[in-house]
Amino acid sequence: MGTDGKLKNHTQTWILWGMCLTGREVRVNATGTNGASNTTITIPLTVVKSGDASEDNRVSLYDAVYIAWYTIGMEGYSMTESVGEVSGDGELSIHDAMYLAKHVLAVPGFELLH
Ligand SMILES: [Ca+2]
Repeated sequence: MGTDGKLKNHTQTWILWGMCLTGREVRVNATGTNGASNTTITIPLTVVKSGDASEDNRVSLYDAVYIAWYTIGMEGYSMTESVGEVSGDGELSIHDAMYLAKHVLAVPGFELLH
């Protein structure tokens, strides 16, 4: 896996790229316009299936309920919002819980998890 990007600080532009080492972390190489380079930075990597709000590596009706509980602010339910935003409208809401439930139940028109 690779990724590229640019990061600016006060004095120069840094070119960033990363390489997945273990499946659990990405090592980042930051090279500045002055040629200075830093390869000592690693970033933890977590890969989660779209819709797997509970992060148990399965997408089920429980995840739809989990998203609903999270969106109403029920205590004890935390999640990465981009994982639960499955409808593709860019905003996590109860609509995503309903969309995911229809996906799990194989309702036509809900095949794709965004
Ligand atoms: Ca799950």
